[in-house]
Formats: sequence, C-alpha cells, structure tokens
Amino acid sequence: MNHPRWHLVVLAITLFVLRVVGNPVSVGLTSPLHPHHRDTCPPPPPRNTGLERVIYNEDAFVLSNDFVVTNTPTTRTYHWRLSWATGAPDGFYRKMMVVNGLFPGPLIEANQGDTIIIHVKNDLDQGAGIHFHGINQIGSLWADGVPGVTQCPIPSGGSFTYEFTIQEQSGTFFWHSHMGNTMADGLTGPLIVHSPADPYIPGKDFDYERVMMVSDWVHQTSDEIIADTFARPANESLPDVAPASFLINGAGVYNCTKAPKNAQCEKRSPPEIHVLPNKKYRFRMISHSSEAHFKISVDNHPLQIIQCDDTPVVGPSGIHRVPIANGERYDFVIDTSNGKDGDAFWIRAPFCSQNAGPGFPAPDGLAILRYVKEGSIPGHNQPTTSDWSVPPLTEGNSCPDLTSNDFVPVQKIDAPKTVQSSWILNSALGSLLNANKVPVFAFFLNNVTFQDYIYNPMLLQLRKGLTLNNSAVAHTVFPQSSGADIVINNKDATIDHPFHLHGKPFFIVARGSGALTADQYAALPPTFFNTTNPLRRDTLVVTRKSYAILRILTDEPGVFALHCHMGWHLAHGKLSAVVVQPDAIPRLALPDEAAHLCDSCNFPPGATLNTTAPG
Ligand SMILES: [Cu+2]
Repeated sequence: MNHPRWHLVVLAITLFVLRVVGNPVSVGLTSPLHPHHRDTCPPPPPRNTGLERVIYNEDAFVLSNDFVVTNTPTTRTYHWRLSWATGAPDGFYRKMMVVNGLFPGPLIEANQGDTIIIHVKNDLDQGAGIHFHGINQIGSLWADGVPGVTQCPIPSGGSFTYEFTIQEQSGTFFWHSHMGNTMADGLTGPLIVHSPADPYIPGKDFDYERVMMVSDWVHQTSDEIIADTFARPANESLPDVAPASFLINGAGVYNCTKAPKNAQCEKRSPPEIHVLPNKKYRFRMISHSSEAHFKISVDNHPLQIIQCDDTPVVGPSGIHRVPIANGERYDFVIDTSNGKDGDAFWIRAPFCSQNAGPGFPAPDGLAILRYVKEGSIPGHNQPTTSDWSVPPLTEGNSCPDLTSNDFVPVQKIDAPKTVQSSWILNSALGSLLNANKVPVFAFFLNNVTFQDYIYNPMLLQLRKGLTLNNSAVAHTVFPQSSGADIVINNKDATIDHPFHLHGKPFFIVARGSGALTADQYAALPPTFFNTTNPLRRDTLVVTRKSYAILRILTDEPGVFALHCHMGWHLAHGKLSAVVVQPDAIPRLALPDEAAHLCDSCNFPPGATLNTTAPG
C-alpha cells in the first residue's frame, strides 16, 4: 500500500519526535500499583466462542412512522452480545465483530429524556468499550465508553451495563466501539433521538425517515491493520489505510477478481434504498468511516440539509453534494417527485482525498435510490442517470465541511462573548520508533502521541485527585465554569482531520488558514469571533494548514476526549483530553460495576496499570 502523498508529507513535517512505542513511561501515580493477585481471582466468566454468520440488519435504517415522539420519558433496555462472526458486507468474507450477530448493529431509537440501559455481554477474545457518539452523558460520564479515558475495558467473557439519560438533546447520533479501531470490524449502529420540540415535523416537513450509514470498509481486522501500519517504516508510507469498498447501510460492492486466491468472495449488486414516489424523505446520514471522507450526492435530487450532528439548521437549498467526514452526521430531506415507479438513480460517494485499494469499484462508491410504488415489485435495472454537472463542493482533493456560515441553527443560542480560558492544540504528523526501533509515522497533539493506559483510565485518576501525565496525553485543565476556547491548528500539509469532542457540542466561532500562536490568539479583538448563533456541532473537519476555534461552556465537570475520528489516526496517537473543573470530578457518579472493571482480576493475564493499547 504505497502512498503517493508521503513524500509531500515528509516535506511538511515540522516535528520529528522519537519515542518508543509499547514501552510506556511512568503514569505519575502517587499510590502504589495494585498487586496483581491472579491466583486469588475468581475464574473468568465463560465465553461463548462460537463463530457465527453475520445477519444483515435492515431494521437498523428504516425508522418506523409508528414510533411515538413524546415528552413523556421512558426507559429503554437492550441486551447486547459482542462476538466475532463471519460476514461479507461487500461480498468478501472476513472476520467481523458484531452485536447480536447484526451488521449494522442494532438501532437505538429514543426520545429526549429517555433513559437507555444496555446490558453488554462481551464474548470477544479481547476487552471492549462502547461509546455513544454525541451523547452528552450529563451525570453519567462513566458511561462514555472510552477505555483509558472513562472506563477500563469490559473484560473478555465479562458483562457491563451502560445506563444514561438523554438530557437536553435530540438528533442523529451513533454508537461505536472505542477500543482501538474495532469500530472498523463492525461494532457500530445508529442512535436516533427524537423530540416533540424538533423544528422539523413528520407529516409536514417529511413523510418518512431513513438512516443512511456511510463508511469505508477493509478486509483485514483492525488489529492486523494497526500492527501492519506500526510495522511500516516512515520512509515508505503514511499510517493511512486504503479502503477496499464503500458501504451504505452496511452493504457495498467489491471486485472479487482482485481478492487473494484463497479468499471467499461473492459478486454483489450495488446496495439499494427504496422509496415511494411523491414523498419527502428525511435521511439521517452518519459516517462511521475509519479513513475516507466522502462527498455524497443523489442524481437528480437536490438535498435540503436540516441538521448538522444534533443541531437543527436552516441551510441553503438545492445542495448537490454533502461532504461528510468520519463521525459527522447530516440530516437532509429529498423529494421523490423526480420520477415514477421503477425509476432508479445513482447515489454517489466519491472519496475526497484518500486512495482506494485494489478491487474498489472506481471511481465512486455507488448505491441506488429506487422508486418503488406500494405493492409493486422492485426492478433490477441499473440507473442510467448522470452525475450533477456542477463542480464538487471541494477544493482540490480536500473535503472541507460546508462552510459553518452556510447553516443557521434554528434554535438561536449565542456563544459566550468572552472566555476565561483557552488552549492551543497543535496537530501534526510526526514519527516515533516502533518496537523494532524502526521510525514509523504517528500523530501528535502538542508534541504528544497518546499513550492509552486502558487499565488506568483518566476519569479514575482524576477522581483520586491525581493529575494527568503530560507525556502520555496532551490535555488542558479548565478549572471553572466559564466560556473557554480551544484553538485547533492542523499543521499537516496534506491531511484533513475530523476532530470530535466528547461531552458537549461546541460553537464554531472562527476558522482560518494557517495556524494561531497563543500570542496571535490573545491579540484577536472580540469582534473577530462569530458569537451570534454560530453553528454548534460535536465533530468538525479541520482542513490541512488551517485552524478552527471551538468555544465551549465548561459547566459540566469531567474529562472529555478530543480526538481525530479517523480510526487509524486515533490508533496512532491522535487523542487529547479536556479536563473540566477537576475539583468536582471526585464527586462524579461512579457505579460499583464501573469501578470493578478496573479491579486487577478483570485485567487479562499479564496486563497492569502500565499496559498501553492503540487509541
Ligand atoms: Cu486524523
């Protein structure tokens, strides 16, 4: 997997830090390490190791009109079993990680105010953690699902229950594994939160709702890929991973003639979305991609964007292409009055800048939007429609978000006019030594590549009154409840990074080219910042050689991951942490079951508080 961009990037490296992977530095504990009494531990719980077949999960993306949207909260309880299984989303059979045998994973659909209880049984042969992307976790930070940040992994064979109440928010979310990049093995699914206060009303603004999950797809397990990229010398390629195919709602097409000889591979037709003619459909689009960013379009169908992540917006009409990066969500409405029963249209998903691997059906990821009248049998004809002739909404081979100024949040909330704290986060590719002492690329934030001490999570350290180790994780501390700015400088010359902040959406108050030093930032006049109802979201692409200023309210104590949502970048160190009101963190709720995950008896053999893992 040679990468033609690498030599450009080498030129652009302003930082070259040598560090030894897998040989962690001290985590700065003031208390002695727990002795590891495996002899006295109870036997580990039994694990069902049967390898199953993956079941294609249509229920994940058809939202029923029978779902009752209400202000009356309820409790929704789910039972999930994580396991390995064999599946072929694009026709190529591989080992996958799935929930209840399903891919995409089970839909969580709820109302604002509901309490979600998920009983997880981990039948994988490794630890696990499930994150609910975009959910604030107010009062339940222990349920944020990030091993090394808010919890210890759910041990192989073990069980754990996530419980949280969805407060103050509704919109389009998703859940995914946050352990290494095992999301790329299949552990993901939609999480949709309704509210009677949603300004976009079923029956008026749209007739039906569909989930549209989009992603790249690979044929190796994430563990194999991470091991491979950590073994790849920095003078050969970036730790980027060329996708084998594009998936829409968990289905795609791979060219089996490019598959290795011993592989099992079936030719698939492009995935289809069936719609009734003369209706309006609200699509809730979610990118669970690990590498590729896309530009999504539907031939002959302009897109009316009505929501960015969990913020309902008024957007420009007649958008032809929506750029969507990893972890972002866009809701858009399309009108199916552009044809008649039997008509078919291409849904196109070209990559923005990443290279596709061999077997990828170039040039686009494709799917079919097919008009099917009630009671009629869907045809099999391939669309003959043409792509929009307008230029793509991109600059060069980059895929910036639609400008924040393109979208006006429907619910007007101004950002704080002034801030008491700020943090400059410099983001740049660098290099370190792998276990074989070979220089390999890694990602750095403020000169630190994240060392994930998965058995000594930051939340538990902070609860003990400890401070985080500067050499293990780039972080800042916002001591009081106030307004605060995070200035993200993406110093990479050829890579755009989608940054995701856990905990709360941020206000995008400024963006620009180049980078801002602390002095330059401090000299900015108040009028520089757009504080009048700016776009709020939880994931934002900071394009190459540019900066973005995220303004937040630090009114909820906790430790919040701020990281690149390209899973392979995350696995190579691109995670930082925002610590808010550390004095209040010891008082945050921590159920016994969550604390017990960090009992040494729950660690795998040989693991200690000093064990690290990718991302
Ligand atoms: Cu990245």
